[in-house]
Amino acid sequence: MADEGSLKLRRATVERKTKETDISLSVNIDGSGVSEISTGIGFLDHMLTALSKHGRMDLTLSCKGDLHVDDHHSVEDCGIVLGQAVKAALGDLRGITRYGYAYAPLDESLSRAVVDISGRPFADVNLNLQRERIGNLSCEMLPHFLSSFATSAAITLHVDVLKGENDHHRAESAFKALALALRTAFKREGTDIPSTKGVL
Ligand SMILES: [Mn+2]
Repeated sequence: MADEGSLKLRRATVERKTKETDISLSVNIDGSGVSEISTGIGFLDHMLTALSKHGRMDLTLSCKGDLHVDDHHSVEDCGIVLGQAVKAALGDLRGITRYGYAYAPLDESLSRAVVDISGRPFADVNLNLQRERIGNLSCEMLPHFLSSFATSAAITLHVDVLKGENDHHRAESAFKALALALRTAFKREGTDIPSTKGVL
């Protein structure tokens, strides 16, 4: 077993500027869940704060995006940059647990997230949201965020809201399940690459 305390903290910072968004993001996968998040979209901040807190990942994120157009570019690009930073922080994946799954309820809502830190970008996301928007976030952008994150992090991700009556609850339970699944999958258990191929 590797001694977690002697290992290098898995951290990365990504800056990304386009004509649509200007994003600065730092992540520490071996953090304690401290975050400072400002995307200009309140409900996205709320979801990312939950991801950080329950995933025990420190996350600093600032996004200045073209919200005068709509929320699309800001949400998508935050997902892309989070994925890039997580991938960079994870490095060569030596010692990683690799697989993780979790259920998380929020009152009547129940979600399941299953992840494989595989190097294989894939996302299947079913949130079953009913409303057009939550606050100033378009509900259609939540699955887009998660698939953008999975693609740029090069992970396999399945997220399903299994039950629920309230869209805020549905979405929040999904992000909490994802946080718990990632926390398990990111945990370092040894020093080898967990693949029969010897590479991820
Ligand atoms: Mn898009």
